[in-house]
Amino acid sequence: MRWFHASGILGMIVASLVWASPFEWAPEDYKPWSTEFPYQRNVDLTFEVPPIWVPNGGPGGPGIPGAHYEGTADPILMLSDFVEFQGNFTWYDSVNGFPFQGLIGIDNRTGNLPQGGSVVIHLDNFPIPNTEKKIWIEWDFLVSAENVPMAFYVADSNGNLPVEQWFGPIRTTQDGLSRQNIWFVLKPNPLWEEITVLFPFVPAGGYALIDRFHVATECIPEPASGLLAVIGCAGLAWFGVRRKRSHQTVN
Ligand SMILES: [Ca+2]
Repeated sequence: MRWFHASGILGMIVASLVWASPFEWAPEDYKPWSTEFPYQRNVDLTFEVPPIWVPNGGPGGPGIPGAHYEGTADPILMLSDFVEFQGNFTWYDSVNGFPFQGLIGIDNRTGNLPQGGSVVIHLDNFPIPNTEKKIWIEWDFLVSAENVPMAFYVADSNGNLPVEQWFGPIRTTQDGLSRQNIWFVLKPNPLWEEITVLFPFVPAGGYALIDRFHVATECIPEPASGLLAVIGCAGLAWFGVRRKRSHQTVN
């Protein structure tokens, strides 16, 4: 909680952090992990609204639209997060035949041709290079057949691939969703990372949909809080420029 001291000017954002949602499988129970819940970055995407930021598109708070931000560093770093869709990826309020609200992906059940696409989730970091970044993901998804291919990529600002990664078993929730946990380690800590989920081939009549995407990250060793205050202000200064760039890529 001490990171909140670095974000006094953003105090109003803290109100959005009251939505507490632990992971079903907490990272510290499964893989090497140092920080405690709610962790440094903790972004829970349930997709009640389209996660794509619309320039001048109405009220909307900072960060990814509809995201539940819970991490101690999120009040500062959320400002330059964004989500992009590529190819046939889109947002659905709901889809026929399923009880779930808010999904992203590809519903090709009425299509005549295969479709494909991806979602990119961009998260920013404090620019502290001599550290290690760990990423923990818990995602709920639905695919029409086991042979619909899926791929996960993590790219970072240094152009490095993860030095370690782990894909947990896919299990089925009470609601009938597929759930999986995934862990990545990036070294050194990048300025940002982008998590891409690719559905390259959704056949006509099929679907591949994500109901929820919950991601936490930590930067180890933890930066000192005084340093964070300085970096946080610098980060706000970049915000305008980075937002502009992200809009261009969305458009
Ligand atoms: Ca949802």
